[in-house]
Amino acid sequence: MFLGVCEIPVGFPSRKMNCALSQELFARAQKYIPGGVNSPVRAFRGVGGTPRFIARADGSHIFDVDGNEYIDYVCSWGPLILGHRPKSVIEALASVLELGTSFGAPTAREVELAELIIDAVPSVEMVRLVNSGTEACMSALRLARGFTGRDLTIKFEGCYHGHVDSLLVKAGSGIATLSLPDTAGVPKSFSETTIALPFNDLDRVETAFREQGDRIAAVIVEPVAGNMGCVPPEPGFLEGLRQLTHQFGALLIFDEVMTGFRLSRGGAQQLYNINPDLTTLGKIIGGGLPLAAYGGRTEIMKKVAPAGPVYQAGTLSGNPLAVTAGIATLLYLEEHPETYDTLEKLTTQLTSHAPQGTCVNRVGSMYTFFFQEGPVGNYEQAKRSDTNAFGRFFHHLLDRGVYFPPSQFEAGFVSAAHTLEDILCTAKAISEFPVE
Ligand code: KE4
Repeated sequence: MFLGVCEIPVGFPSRKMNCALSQELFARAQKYIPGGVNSPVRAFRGVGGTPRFIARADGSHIFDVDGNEYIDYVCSWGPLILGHRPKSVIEALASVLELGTSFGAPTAREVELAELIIDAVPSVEMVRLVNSGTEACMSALRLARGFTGRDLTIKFEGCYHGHVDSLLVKAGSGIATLSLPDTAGVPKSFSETTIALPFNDLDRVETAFREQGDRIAAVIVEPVAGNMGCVPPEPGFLEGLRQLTHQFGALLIFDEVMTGFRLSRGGAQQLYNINPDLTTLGKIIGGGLPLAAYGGRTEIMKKVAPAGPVYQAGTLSGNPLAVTAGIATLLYLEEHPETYDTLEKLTTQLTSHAPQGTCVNRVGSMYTFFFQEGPVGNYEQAKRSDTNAFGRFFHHLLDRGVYFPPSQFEAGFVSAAHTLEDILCTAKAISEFPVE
C-alpha cells in the first residue's frame, strides 16, 4: 500500500527519506560511470542531492533500492504513456521472448509497427526504425541535406534533438540543466552549419531565410518544446514555419520524439493540423524499450539506403522485442482513444495545484511548473526561472513520495496509470510547500 502524502499526518514537517543504499550505489557508480549515470540529467545536478537508484516500478509508482515509493511524473522521460509494466506490453513481450531476441534480418513485426505509425501520423507515408531519438534526428537531418543538396539547418534555442554533433548548439534538456555553454568536442565547422534562433520568433526565421535561404536544407523543431521545460508554439508559429520552408524549398522536420503519440495518436502535427515533410519519433513508440523512427513523404524517404543514396544503418534497428513493446503500446492507444481525454483531465487537475508564483505551461499530459511569474515562451524566458527554488520544490516533493523531473528545464508527464488519488496526494504535497 502506498505510504504517501495521504498517510502522513497533517503538518508532518517532512519525511527525510532513508536513501543510504542509493548513496552507496551512487558513490560506487561514480568510480566506473561518468557522473555515476548513463545519461546526465539523471544525476540530479539540476536539483542537488543523491539520485535515487530505482529497483522496480508498477503503474504510476516507482520504488527505489531503499524501499521508498514515489508517484512517478518522469515516466522514463516520456515513453511510458501507459505507466510502468502495462499488462498489454508485458504479456506481449512474454509471448515472444522464447522466439529469440534479435535476428539481424527483416521480421513481420517491423512491417506491422510501420503500418501502425503510418496509419496514425498524418504526414508519414514511409518510415525507418532506429534505436534512439538521437539517431532518428541525425538521420532525418542527413536525409534533408541529401534530398535538398543543401548544408544548413535552422534549430531553436532550448530545443533538444538528441546529442547530434551539429545540433548541440544552444540545446535544451541536459545541456540546459547543466548550464553548459554547449558541448566540447564538436568541431566549429559542424556547429557553423546550424542557425540557432529563438523559439516562437518567426521574424528571425524569415530573416535567416531571406539572407541564406538557398543554403538551408531544413528547419527542425519540437512542435511543442519539452526540453527547456514545456513551451507551446504561439499561434501562427508552426504555420509560419510551414509557409517559409515551402517558400524557400527547405524541409520542415517535426521532432516528435516527445510529442509523438503523447499529445494525440497523430502527435502535435495532428493537434495543430500541420504536415511537416519529415517527422522523428521515439519514446512512446518503443513502449519503454529502445526504439525510435523517422519518416515522411515517400519521395523523400525513398532517398534512404538501400533504396537511395542517403546511408543509414543499425545492428539492432527494428529489434523484435522493442518492436513488440511498441506494437502493444500503439495498439492499446488505437483501441482506447479515450486515454487522451483521461490524460487531459488528470493533467489539468494536477497543474491546477501548481504552487503560487509559478508559471504553468501544459499541453495535453506534458507540463512544467516554471519558478517565475512568466510568461515562458522561449529559452531566454525559461532561463529566468529560479532554479534554486525549483530544487527546493523538487526535494520537498521527493521527501513526500512524489518524483518530478529533476530539472527545471524538463517536462513532467502523466500516464494512463495515474489515478485521482495520485493527483490528490501530489496536490497535498504541493500545498505543503512553503511559499517564500
Ligand atoms: P534519445 O536519443 O534520448 O532517445 O532522444 C533524443 C531526443 C530527441 N528529441 C527530443 C524532442 C527529445 O526529448 C529527446 C530526448 N529527451 C530527453 C529528455 N528531455 C531524454 C532524457 C535523457 O537525455 O536522459
